[in-house]
Amino acid sequence: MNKQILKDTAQQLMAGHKGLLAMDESIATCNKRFAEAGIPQTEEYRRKYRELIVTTPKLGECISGAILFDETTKQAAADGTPFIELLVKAGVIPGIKLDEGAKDMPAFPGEKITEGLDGLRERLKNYAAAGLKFAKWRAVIVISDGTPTDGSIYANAHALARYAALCQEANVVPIVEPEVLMDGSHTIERCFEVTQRVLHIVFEVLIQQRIYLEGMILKPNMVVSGISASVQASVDQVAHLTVECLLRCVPAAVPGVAFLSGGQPATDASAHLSAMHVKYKGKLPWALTFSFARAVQQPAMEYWQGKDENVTVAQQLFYKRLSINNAARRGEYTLALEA
Ligand code: 5MM
Repeated sequence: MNKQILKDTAQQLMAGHKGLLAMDESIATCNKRFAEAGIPQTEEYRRKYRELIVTTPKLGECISGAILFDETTKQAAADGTPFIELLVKAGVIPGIKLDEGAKDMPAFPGEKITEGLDGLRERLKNYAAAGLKFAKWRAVIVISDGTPTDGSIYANAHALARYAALCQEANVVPIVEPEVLMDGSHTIERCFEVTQRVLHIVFEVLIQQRIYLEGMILKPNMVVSGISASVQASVDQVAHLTVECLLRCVPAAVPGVAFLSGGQPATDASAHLSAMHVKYKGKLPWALTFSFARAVQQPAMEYWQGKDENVTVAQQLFYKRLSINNAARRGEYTLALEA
């Protein structure tokens, strides 16, 4: 492990007002989103869509890194230029999703455990040789009457820590993503309590497994009301409880926190990030940014519909969401930006 390389990469990823782009939808998830938008679910359409994303003009002004799915790392634009090369030329650091998905956890009904540790050391060597400088692993935590259990939180934390250790051995910065799902009718206070428990355990196990905290990034959920809750928390409440939760759990040695959007409406995700910056300007030990997938891609995918003639406008819609989130990172989000 070269600590300097890890620290430098993590700092580059968190620099300025930029964010990270999550474009690591697995084939199944990408196809599901294509089906909802009426786009054919084939490898060629996934390639065309990823070409639209990585060739968006001024992409490198908005994002410092992009998380890819394995299929995308092997694909190229219509002119033959590999996507990884296009990203690097645009000033974007390429990264890779390493987990193999959240599966039903045996003996823990309703809970998930993320798989993908087998053969990871070898896969990492190959990805590092292909120029991928950082990685991501997502654990899924479900809130319901009887969940999450400590059994599932510890199992997922252990997998996250084992993944992170292997990444750091290969000088690849691990993004650690423990996602507490929004699904359910729970209150924001319950989300706070669960997220706090999860982050405490995740950092306990990361430290136990000797993870170099200065060379990693945390990708958590925001603390929000359940998606079906009758009372939805205000923007101020989300900003306050999210940051208070992070301040209780995330060591100051961690260089950055990059949120997932988790199914929040795109405008809410931007407003929440901005409110955190307004409220806590100059008071946070780590950088705070976005690592959204749906909240930046959805309008572009829906407009594109798989049609070449829609690419330019779809790219403008994508760029607009990215630049709005850049403004949010500066604490400058306003509804006028959505006009
Ligand atoms: C892109 O979605 C990622 C998960 O993909 P699979 O379920 O297909 O493996 C996910 O990890 C994503 O990167 C984060 O959740 C952020 O995405 P959202 O849409 O929550 O911002």
